[in-house]
Amino acid sequence: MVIIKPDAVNRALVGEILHRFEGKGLKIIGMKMEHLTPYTLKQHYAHHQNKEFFEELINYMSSIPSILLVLEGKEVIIVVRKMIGGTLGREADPGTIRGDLSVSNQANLIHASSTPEEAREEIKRFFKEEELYNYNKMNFDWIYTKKEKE
Ligand code: FUP
Repeated sequence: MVIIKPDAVNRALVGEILHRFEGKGLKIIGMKMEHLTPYTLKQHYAHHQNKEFFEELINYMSSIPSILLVLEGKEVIIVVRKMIGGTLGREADPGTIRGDLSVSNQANLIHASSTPEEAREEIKRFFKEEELYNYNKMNFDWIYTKKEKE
């Protein structure tokens, strides 16, 4: 589960970020634009509720719409976390989305689930079942071996 956050929308980086995921060979199985509410965001960031940046984080994340994505692929969570880079943009590795395009620890463009359990919980929070699509992606044949696709 990926959120392309309000700063990425505002800075016109949505296409660039999607381009990286598509280029990597990941499959988009859910995608929509949504203006996230403080109510939903407080659940999403519940583990940060006692941090001093919590209120500012909720305000920023609810300021304008975000793009919500569900991506599929082999070891997709590890792959996406590597692609986004560390939380603090100015220390994130060059070549990563945050490392190349952000310098902040809050306006860091993107959120991605970090465990399968977190992904399941977040997909349920942000998507209805009928908003997720099961389809054959033709070029998987050119991205994975037969064994990797099993
Ligand atoms: P990540 O999983 O890399 O998104 O990082 P965290 O779950 O630790 O942080 C979630 C969000 O909290 C960050 F994307 C931005 C925000 N944050 C701040 O606003 N200030 C901080 O000092 C650290 C994180």
